[in-house]
Amino acid sequence: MAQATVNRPQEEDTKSFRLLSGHTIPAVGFGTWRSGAEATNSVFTAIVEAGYRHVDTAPEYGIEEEVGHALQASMRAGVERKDLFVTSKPWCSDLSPDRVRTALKNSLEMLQLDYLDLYLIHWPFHLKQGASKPPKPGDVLEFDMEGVWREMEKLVKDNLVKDIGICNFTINKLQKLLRFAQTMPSVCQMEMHPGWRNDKMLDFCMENGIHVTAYSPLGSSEGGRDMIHDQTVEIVAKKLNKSPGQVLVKWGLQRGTSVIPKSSHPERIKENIKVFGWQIPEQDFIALSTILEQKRVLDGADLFVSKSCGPFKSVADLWDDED
Ligand code: NDP
Ligand code: 1BO
Repeated sequence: MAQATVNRPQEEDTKSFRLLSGHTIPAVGFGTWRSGAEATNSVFTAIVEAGYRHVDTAPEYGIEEEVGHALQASMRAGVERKDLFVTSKPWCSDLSPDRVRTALKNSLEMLQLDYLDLYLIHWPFHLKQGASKPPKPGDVLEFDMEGVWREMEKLVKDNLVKDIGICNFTINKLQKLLRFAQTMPSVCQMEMHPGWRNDKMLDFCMENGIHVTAYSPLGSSEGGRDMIHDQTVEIVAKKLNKSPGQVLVKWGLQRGTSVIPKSSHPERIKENIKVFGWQIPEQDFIALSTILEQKRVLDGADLFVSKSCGPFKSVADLWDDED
């Protein structure tokens, strides 16, 4: 059961957050999952027309090449590489020490870049190449978290990535990683919106100086939770004369997280980043932070759970019974 604490609202209207490494991450980034054929246009619009500087992608999204075309076009249009922040994530089939560097090199090639700003463990589970959904017996392999992290640390030392981090971890898994990490994870990317606040994980990261990025801030798509039409969100949006999307992004920022909304519509892409120069007042922030129904959209069941053969027999197993 998620706790109903209200994370402190941020007072200042920050456009970026400082990471443990000293680098900064833009407060609002652009998500690219399920961007499909629109990916190149959407990323270009996001960067050049709307002013996003962070692009979040992954080989699992099948569009790194398209994102690469958009990054190149944006640079031709005058945006400098040093002003962009590009994140990618090795997929679970590459989560073994001998595959991490090759996975990164593949992403760099697809993205036409010579370094990434951030490289995140996508999910803390190791899958066999070509694993089925849901996994068949033998598809879920042992995850050598320490071996993989050591390789990620080497990527930082070799200036191939500026920062490394994690996604979809539990407190338990993060505690384990912190016991051996020589380079701290700078960022923890987790599902977070008013329908899944994940307060405990946010608190734990903040206590350890680890910046949190909120993914699926609008409740995601295709079987997600439509937070855009949530009653509380709609009421606050109407009161503030903002769109529900803007309220959801701003709520994440005021919790101290960066936020990475995805859209394939130019007008929404532009709308979702117009979240500066205004605040959600405290009483509305509290209303958004106390929505009773708390449930993950992305629980990982289809990717990693096999009721019959395990090793993860339930969603609770994946999340170490922390929900
Ligand atoms: P979001 O919460 O960003 O929601 C995207 C959905 O909202 C789409 O259907 C989009 O439709 C719609 N939408 C966008 N803006 C508006 C708006 N202003 N009004 C109404 N509807 C809107 O979902 P995602 O799951 O894509 O999460 C964002 C990003 O986070 C991903 O794209 C990915 O980069 C990252 N992510 C990372 C994960 C991880 O495991 N590390 C897991 C999941 C996401 P349309 O496109 O038609 O506008
Ligand atoms: C299966 C990938 C989830 C989005 O990052």
